Amino acid sequence: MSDVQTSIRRPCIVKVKGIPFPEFIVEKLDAVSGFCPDPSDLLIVSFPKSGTTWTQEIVDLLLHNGDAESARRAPIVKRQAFLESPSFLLKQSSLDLLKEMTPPRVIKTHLPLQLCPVGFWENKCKTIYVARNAKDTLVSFYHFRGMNKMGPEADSWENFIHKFMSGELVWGSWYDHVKGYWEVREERNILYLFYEDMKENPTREIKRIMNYLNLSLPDDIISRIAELTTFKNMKENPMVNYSFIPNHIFDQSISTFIRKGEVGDWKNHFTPEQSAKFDEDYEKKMKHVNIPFRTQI
Ligand code: PPS
Repeated sequence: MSDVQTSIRRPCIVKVKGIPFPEFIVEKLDAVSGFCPDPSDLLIVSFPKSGTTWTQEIVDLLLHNGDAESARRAPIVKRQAFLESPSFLLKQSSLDLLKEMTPPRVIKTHLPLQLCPVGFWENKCKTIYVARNAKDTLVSFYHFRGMNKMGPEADSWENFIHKFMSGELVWGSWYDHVKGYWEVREERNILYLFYEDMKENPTREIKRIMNYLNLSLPDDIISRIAELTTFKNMKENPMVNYSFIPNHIFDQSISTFIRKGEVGDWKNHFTPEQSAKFDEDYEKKMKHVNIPFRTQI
């Protein structure tokens, strides 16, 4: 085990158009930018730690009539291609996986708008964007950073807040990410979801996704999907809880991938001073947009 552990090297961080990425993602970005989706493909986009996996599982179940066995056919990374996926998640490139899949395919990305392949817009692909309030996203990312041995070295909490605010974390600025997709959501027919809405009323949000996908499923199936995708059930489901990634890469003894799943966990992390400083900076960065984020429900 120790041999395996020592063979893992933390990646260098390289900027692409000003956005920091691990080097193993940068290597893929050229090929990814030229990816041409089928018009029937569905894109799921988010800033990391915003509820992507939850949304992915809901979508997969909607597309399979709420059938739990179908959704358990493979780990989520095999069912839905992560566009800029590192090779430790998939044993093949995402573009090769996509070639093996028959459209309509579901594709996940964390790329900010300016790096998302234009083919998705040219082909008018349906796109679901899932956003989560900044403070809870930051907290979730902080814990993920601690357990992800293939990411940059863990930071102190104070440094991590600073890096989040200045857009120095991998995949860049949360503020630019959420604003970028928000501003084009109408012209590009993007369904813009909020994690907090999903927590507040999962059934309502599952129905919104169903309608957006032009599906029509009876209420009992929607209820079943809501039940299958509760925090508790997803935490125990090996096809979505990332236990399929070895512990020397995602060390879930430090923090589980499906960790706490709450709105307002930031209150357990930010001091009053940190919170006030964060809010002041937030007001400046977000003042020209009115995205209805909620930090508690
Ligand atoms: S990733 O790595 O960017 O794809 O992570 P992502 O899936 O976007 O976000 C992980 C956080 O989503 C929480 N999660 C859920 N919350 C509520 N209900 C369900 N079913 C659910 N599934 C995943 C997960 O616990 C992470 O948030 P935190 O706050 O860390 O718990």
